[in-house]
Amino acid sequence: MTIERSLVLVKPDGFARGLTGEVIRRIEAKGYTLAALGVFTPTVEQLQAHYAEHEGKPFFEPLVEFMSSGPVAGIVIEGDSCIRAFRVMAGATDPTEAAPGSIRGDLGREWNHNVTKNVVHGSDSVEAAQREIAIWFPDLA
Ligand code: D4T
Repeated sequence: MTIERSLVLVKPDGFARGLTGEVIRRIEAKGYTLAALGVFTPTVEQLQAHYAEHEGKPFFEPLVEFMSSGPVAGIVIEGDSCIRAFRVMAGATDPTEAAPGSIRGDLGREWNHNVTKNVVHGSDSVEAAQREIAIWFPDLA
């Protein structure tokens, strides 16, 4: 068993559409626990740090702009292999391609060449989770 923590964000599109509860419902129904929960209006600096790996890519600036366009919910989830499991629960980056049953497949729709509004973010590795939790929940790191 590998007990992990992962940083989940309900992005501004999901938060504005009132989907935070549905995302949390799925996380808890799957058997993961919540280690931290908060509502943030992220700063550009916070988002540049969060998405540092994408700096220089064509979608970087529209992505930071979208992510700072409204409140987001930040959730630290905990449980056995929760990093990979939440990525599977979220589904493919492009909501059009995301499998039915996944969060993006069931609830997401918007994909364009500018920026993808795909409802949720989930850390993609142990290292990323540690780095991201320190950005959003410094008291937990
Ligand atoms: P996140 O990191 O938000 O969980 O999404 P993914 O892990 O599924 O996707 P990613 O890191 O490749 O992309 C981060 C973020 O950028 C948006 N994006 C991505 C975009 O607007 N246009 C693009 O072409 C790509 C690849 C969507 C998610």
